[in-house]
Amino acid sequence: MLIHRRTAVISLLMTSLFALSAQGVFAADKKITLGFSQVGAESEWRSANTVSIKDAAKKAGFDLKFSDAQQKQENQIKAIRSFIAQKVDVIAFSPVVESGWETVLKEAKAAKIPVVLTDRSVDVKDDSLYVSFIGSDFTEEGRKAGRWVTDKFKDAKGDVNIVELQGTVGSAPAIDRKKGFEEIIKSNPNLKVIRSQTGDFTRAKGKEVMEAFLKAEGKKINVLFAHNDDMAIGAIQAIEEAGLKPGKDIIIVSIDGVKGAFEAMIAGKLNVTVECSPLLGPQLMDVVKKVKAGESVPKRIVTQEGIFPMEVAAKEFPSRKY
Ligand code: GYE
Repeated sequence: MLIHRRTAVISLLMTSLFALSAQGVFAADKKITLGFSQVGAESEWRSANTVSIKDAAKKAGFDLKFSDAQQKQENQIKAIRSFIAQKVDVIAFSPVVESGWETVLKEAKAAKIPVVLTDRSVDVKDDSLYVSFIGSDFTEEGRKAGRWVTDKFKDAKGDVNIVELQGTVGSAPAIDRKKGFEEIIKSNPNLKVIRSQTGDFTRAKGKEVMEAFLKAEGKKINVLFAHNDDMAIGAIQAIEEAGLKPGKDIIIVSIDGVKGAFEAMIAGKLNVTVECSPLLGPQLMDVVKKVKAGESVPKRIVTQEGIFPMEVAAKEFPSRKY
């Protein structure tokens, strides 16, 4: 009887121990689920950013639900709603444009799912709608481009005619890069932006719009400021097809610092690129882990970056990571 009872107690103990350890194993095994809504695949920068996010998520052991919005806000909103329905642990996204996010972000908040912004920011009144924003200072990038142009033409006697290829309409980098550039060049009244239009951050559009600029202004154009390297690369083609020399007849400054830009600089066709790092994956996973663990995270994490003129391109090229 005693033996029986002892056996029963032991077996009960063992069962509960087993249950406990099973729970423990389950807890350790439960991966963090991260829903990520990407802008699209519009540029070399974006492709490098996607690789960085996928690699870092894999390394962190996360279950990544990745969705490509093809540069459409409505697709991003749909993706975020589906992440909420799937009850992911954290949502991260790079908002294609700045405005129009209040409703869906409130839905995420109501579902108690924290949201991390990467790369681009949103324009919302209530900043408790996201926990952190990791990305570059786009206004400063515009200023860097502006400073380079201002310095290059500091001794110019007459007008310096600038054409501008803007990024996606309503996007944070297009708004801020334009603002930062203008803020600096206004110190020299000789520097004039004579045309400014969007090329949607793509090579094809950059080429198309540059063709239109050339048709309208021809040899009057002295400088091209492109909000990203891809549009500058497209424009280089248009300039060559018009019988002009990019980098000489038209001075070109762009932003991102992707490999394609370094190649163009080595070939003497692009004068300078302002760096904007797409390698945000590791920082994002770090923030996600902390948020999930209930730790506090900085509201703003700014990426550090430089500027590369064509003279240093060949030396820098081998160490470029994107
Ligand atoms: O400059 C451009 C991309 O948001 C910083 O988006 C990013 C921009 C980048 O398409 O190439």
